[in-house]
Amino acid sequence: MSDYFPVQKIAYEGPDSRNPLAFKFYNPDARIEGKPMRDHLRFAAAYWHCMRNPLADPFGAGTAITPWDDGSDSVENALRRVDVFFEFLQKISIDLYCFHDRDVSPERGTIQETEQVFDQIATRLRQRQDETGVSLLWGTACLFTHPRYAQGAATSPELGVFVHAAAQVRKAIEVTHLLGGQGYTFWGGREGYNTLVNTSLQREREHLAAMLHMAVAFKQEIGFGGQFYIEPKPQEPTTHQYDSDAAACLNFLREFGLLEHFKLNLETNHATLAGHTMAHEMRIAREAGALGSIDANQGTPNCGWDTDEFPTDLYLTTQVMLELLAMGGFTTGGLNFDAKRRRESFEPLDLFHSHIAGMDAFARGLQVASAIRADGRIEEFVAARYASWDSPLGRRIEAGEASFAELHALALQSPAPTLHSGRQEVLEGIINQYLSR
Ligand code: XUL
Ligand code: CO
Repeated sequence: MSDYFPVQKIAYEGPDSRNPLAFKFYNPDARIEGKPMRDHLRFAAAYWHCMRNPLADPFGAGTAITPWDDGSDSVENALRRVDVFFEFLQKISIDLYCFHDRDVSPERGTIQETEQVFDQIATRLRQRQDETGVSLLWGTACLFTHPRYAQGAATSPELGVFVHAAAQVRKAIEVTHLLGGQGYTFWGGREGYNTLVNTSLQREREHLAAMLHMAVAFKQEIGFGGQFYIEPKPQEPTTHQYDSDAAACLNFLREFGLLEHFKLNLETNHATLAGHTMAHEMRIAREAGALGSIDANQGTPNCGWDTDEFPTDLYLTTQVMLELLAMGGFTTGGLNFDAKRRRESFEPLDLFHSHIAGMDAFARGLQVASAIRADGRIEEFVAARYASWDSPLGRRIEAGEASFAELHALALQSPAPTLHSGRQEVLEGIINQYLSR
């Protein structure tokens, strides 16, 4: 194991600690609703942000200090990064991770060479997993960085690009399977369009579905038991992505007969870009039985970019945890920090500070959400608000057994309905009561 980070394993010191390298709220073994925090939260680290993000922005070069990385595309450098990443995971107490194929392993001149190098890196990943007990939350293929994917991968107008992408996805699923991955994510990085003027929209959507059907068939062929996810995002880099939000993804999966094979991996900043709250996206997915995993981050509301900030907003993490607890928790999914340190936070130590801030925010969100549930007032209010529907008539309408004729006759002889206050402010006050404790 490497020794690049001059820190001990991060420990829980409690809410009064002033140590920047300690958890204030995340106490992995503390039990909430009968389950240790670590099992509720299932934190994962993103290889791309931890190991491959130079912290550049459109106006300036990368600032990240990475003494372990010689900047080359060599296998040695890639293997060293694996070791450093596992050192980080061990010290930050995160035992799940996610990667894109090209984060961990460089592309070579031919597919054969690229796959052969990938196998070498995968062997090292497997060794480190076995030594540390860390496991792979999900893998994915990077189908958006290389210039060949400039016009999409599965939705490229060029058949040859689709074929290349299929080969790349096939290998990425195979490696994810070999590493015992608990899932595999499809994020349609450039699966969308920049202008409809040059785009055959339905043909592109059909091609995307064809790619996903082949992936399902391959999964079954090799016996990969992990969960497939689609990760919605409305735009950036394209003007419009086909997997634009949770509802659009569910419609796409239904339209093409894929719903039973996929769940959603929801990302906070993608929800924001779609004009939704994360809680909205989670609720839509949860009610459809399709909430799988979470890419945890937050955006800056007054900036239209996917800024991938570390999630530190307690109101947000509380809402996320309320939805998760209501679902009964993750099965295959987890909270993957698809988040990057600010460009100003360029020291290796900032990797720790940023993850600690995110982990503490979610641990606190979990405590608050659990307390709100135990209080019960919000749940009781919502149940009471819909109580009129629990009547025989309400039940019959819900079951599709009523008719306009019947309701017309009933309306004629009924008094005007009485409305009750929605009490939004009271309910928000209850959340604040627990947030401030
Ligand atoms: C990009 C994004 C990706 C996916 C994986 O916005 O979120 O990193 O999570 O491809
Ligand atoms: Co993401």
